[in-house]
Amino acid sequence: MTESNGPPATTRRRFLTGSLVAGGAMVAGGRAEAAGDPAILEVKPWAQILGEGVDARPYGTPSQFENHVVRRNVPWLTADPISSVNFTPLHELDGIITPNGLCFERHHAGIAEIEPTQYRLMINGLVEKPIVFTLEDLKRFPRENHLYFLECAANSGMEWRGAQLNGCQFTHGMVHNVMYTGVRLRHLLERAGVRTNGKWILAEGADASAMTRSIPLEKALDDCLVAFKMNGEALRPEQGYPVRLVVPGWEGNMWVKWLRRIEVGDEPWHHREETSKYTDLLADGRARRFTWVMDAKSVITNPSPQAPITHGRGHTVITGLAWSGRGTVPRVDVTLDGGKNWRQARMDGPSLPMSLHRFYFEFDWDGRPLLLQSRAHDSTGYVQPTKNELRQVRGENSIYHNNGIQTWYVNEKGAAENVEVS
Ligand SMILES: Nc1nc2c(c(=O)[nH]1)N[C@H]1C(S)=C(S)[C@@H](COP(=O)(O)O)O[C@H]1N2
Ligand SMILES: [Mo]
Repeated sequence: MTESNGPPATTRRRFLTGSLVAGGAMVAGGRAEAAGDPAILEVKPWAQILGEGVDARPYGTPSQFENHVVRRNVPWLTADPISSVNFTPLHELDGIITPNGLCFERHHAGIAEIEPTQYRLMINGLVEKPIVFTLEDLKRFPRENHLYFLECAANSGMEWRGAQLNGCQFTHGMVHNVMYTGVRLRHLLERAGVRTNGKWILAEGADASAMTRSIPLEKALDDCLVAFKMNGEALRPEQGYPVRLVVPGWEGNMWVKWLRRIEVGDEPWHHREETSKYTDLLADGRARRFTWVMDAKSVITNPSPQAPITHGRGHTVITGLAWSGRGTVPRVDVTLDGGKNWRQARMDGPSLPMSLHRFYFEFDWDGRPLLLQSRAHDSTGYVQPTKNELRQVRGENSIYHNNGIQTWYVNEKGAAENVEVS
């Protein structure tokens, strides 16, 4: 930029001096205060008394100042909490791990509280030798650790016909990313001995909903895990304690919690969760079935409706999450103007298949309104579509598998709102 395009030098100097006197100038994210800031100069109460000892918190909890960081539900979606959902506070998190106490929950018949010594997993059906495992038996198979996202197929489902819920917690929070420890389902099936006509498995939960899903044997023998640890500790009751099925990259409904039975069969069972639910009604009245894989998706988590820009114009950091059920997400693009101009975001942290990826985009905000969007490119070359592109192919009747691009409108004050651009 030439000097003539900028403000005259005298004006610029006057502006800088003026802000310093007012005490509000920001230099590269830090405060350049001439006058004293009590928050740095005063000796605070916490420096004048002794704190709690190591016996105060045998199982740690977050700081009292973080108690707004919780799973939340949408009251009108929760007719009855026993068969309902709450949402991960994505806008309060960073990195790619979802803390155990913040993983969204989806239950069809409430949380089963299973006494671990009474836990059993049965494998039956088209096998040489039906077999029953205790929890201890499972832990004698070779263990593996994998970081995987679980996304409910209904994530963003309320957004099919237009922008609705105001916050990425509610539009995108039916996803979590956890390091699982478990054993390959393949080892257990091999122990039982799958007959040659065995082509499918049925996974069944021990809760009162007896959640049941058909899974092709090929997937079951590939990367499915029977998991008993999440982020290093025992599964939480709400995530299926003591054992859940992990079906990497595939819709959350198949990740049966409180797993109690695996039946081997020669065809799918056509249970409720794969017929009346978890199918996608198209414009012509036919329904897509067995749409297992979660397509590439991304969302800007900050700023977003629950996390406005509060620092005013100047240097700001945009961040968000991206994932794909088909592999990694090597690239995410960000636009500030509703899709006219795209810039590549900076990916940070481990890039693991079928796991969340973190991206950042740093820029100088001039205080003008923004139309923020992110767009994921996965390792297969697939590019996340716009919501209109999805509707052109799938019509307006769908709930599940909405991976369309999300737009946040940010006004001059930094407040953000869920909108759509046409
Ligand atoms: N046994 C059982 N497994 C279940 C469910 C259930 O209600 N019962 N809900 C399913 C659905 S629809 C989803 S999206 C995921 C949610 O997993 P989470 O509660 O750990 O987030 O679990 C799946 N497994
Ligand atoms: Mo789900």
